[in-house]
Amino acid sequence: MPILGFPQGFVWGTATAAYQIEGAVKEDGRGESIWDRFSHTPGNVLNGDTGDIACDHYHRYPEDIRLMQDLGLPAYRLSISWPRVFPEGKGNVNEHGLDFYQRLVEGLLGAGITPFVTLYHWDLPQALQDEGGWANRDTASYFAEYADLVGRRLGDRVGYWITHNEPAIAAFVGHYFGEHAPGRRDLGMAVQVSHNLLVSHGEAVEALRALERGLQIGITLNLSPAQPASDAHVEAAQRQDGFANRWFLDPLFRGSYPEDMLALYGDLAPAVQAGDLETISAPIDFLGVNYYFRTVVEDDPEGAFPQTRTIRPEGAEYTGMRWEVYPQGLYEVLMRLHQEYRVPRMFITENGAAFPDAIDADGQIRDDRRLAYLEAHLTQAQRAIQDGAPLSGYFVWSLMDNFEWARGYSQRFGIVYVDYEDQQRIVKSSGHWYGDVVRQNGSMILT
Ligand code: IFM
Repeated sequence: MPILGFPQGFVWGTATAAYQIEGAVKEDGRGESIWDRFSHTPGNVLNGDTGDIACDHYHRYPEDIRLMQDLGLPAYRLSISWPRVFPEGKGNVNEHGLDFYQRLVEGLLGAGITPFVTLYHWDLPQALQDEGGWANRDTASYFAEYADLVGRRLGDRVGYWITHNEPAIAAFVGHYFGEHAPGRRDLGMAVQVSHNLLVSHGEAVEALRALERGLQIGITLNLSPAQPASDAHVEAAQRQDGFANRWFLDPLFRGSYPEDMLALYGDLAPAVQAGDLETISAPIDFLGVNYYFRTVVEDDPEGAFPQTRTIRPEGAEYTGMRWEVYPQGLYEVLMRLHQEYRVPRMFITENGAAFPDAIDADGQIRDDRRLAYLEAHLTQAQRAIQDGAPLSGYFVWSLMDNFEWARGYSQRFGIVYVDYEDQQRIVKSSGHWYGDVVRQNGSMILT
C-alpha cells in the first residue's frame, strides 16, 4: 500500500513519558510518585518490575537526543514528572528537577527537535495521593499551579503543551479496574476522578493562557471506535462508546456530559460545580489522539461497567498486548473528530505496537510487523487528511522500549531497542524506516 505525501509542515516525531523512561527516581530531590508506590507493591506489576532505572534517560538524555537527531526525527513528545518539580505535589519547588527539563529542552532545541510537553502522564506525587489524589478536587488547583510554574520556566522555549495524557486510563484503569496506580476499584470514585481530571485540564489551560505567550495548548485522549459484535449488540457498543470516548469528548467540545451516560451512572454521576463545564470546554488549540485498536463488544449484563464484554474477532492480527491491528479505526476516529466534534486541529500523539523483538545474529532487529503496523496506520492518517481531517502531525509510540506500566518491561513498543542489562540502544528496522518516511515527508512508495 503506498503512503502518499503529507502536507508541508506536517510534524513528525516520537513520544515517551517520564516514568516510563527516566529512572533516577530518588535523584536530585525527586519526590515519590504513585507509580513508585504502586510498582513497589508486590503483585501490581508483571515480574515485580519498577521504573527505578527504566531506560536511565535521566542520565542518558544526550545520547537519546543524538539518536533522534541521527534518525532525523524533527519533533519529540516528552512528559514532565510532577514530583521532580514539586516533590510534595505543591509548595516547595525542586529547582534540580526543573533544571533537568531545562537541559533536556535546550538539548532538543540545539538538535533542531521541537518539544511537545505533556504535563501529566500518570505520575501523581504520592504526597497528593495521601490527601485523596485525583478524587480530591483540590488536586485540580495544585495541577494548575504546577502548570503555571512549568509554563513560566519553559514556555519561552516550548510552544506545544498537552495538559493530560489519556485521562480515561488515569481515571478508570487507576480507580475502577485497579490495574494502574493508585490501584483503586471504586466506580463512583473513578467517575469523580474523571471529572476532576477534566476540571484540572481546564484550569491548566487557563493558567497557561494567562502567561500570554501564544502557547499551543491541547489534551491527549485515547480513542477507540466501539463496534457491536453483531446487530444484537448495538446498544452495548453505544454504552462502550459513551464510556470510553464520548464521556471525554462531549464535555471538552460540547460543554456537557452525554445524557445517556449520566443516566447510566445514576447516583455515581460526578459532583459538578457551577462553571465546571465552561472551564472544561474552554477552547483548545489541538486535540492529541492516541490510537491503538478498535473495541468490538457484546452485551454482558454480568460484566463490569458499562456491562460489555470485549470480543476478539477471529482471523485478525494481534500485537503483543493482544490488541487487534485495525488501521482503519484510525481513519474512523479522525473523521469522527472532524465531522462530529469539529475539532480544529489534531495531532496523533501516540500510535504504535508492541511485538516481541529478536536480535539477529548480525545484531539487527528486523521488526517487520511493527513497520507494517506503522505503515498501515500512516496510510489511514493520510486518507483522513485527504478527506478533510485537520491532522497536523504524527508521533510514534515509542521512541524506545520502556516500562509498559502493569506489563513492566515485557512489552516493547520502541522503534529503538533497549537492552535493560547494559542500557545499549539499537535502532530497529522500523526506526530506520521511519527516518526515511520523515525525510521524504511520507511521499515514499512502500511495498
Ligand atoms: O505506554 C502507553 C502510554 O504510556 C500511554 N498510551 C498507551 C501506551 C501503550 O500502552
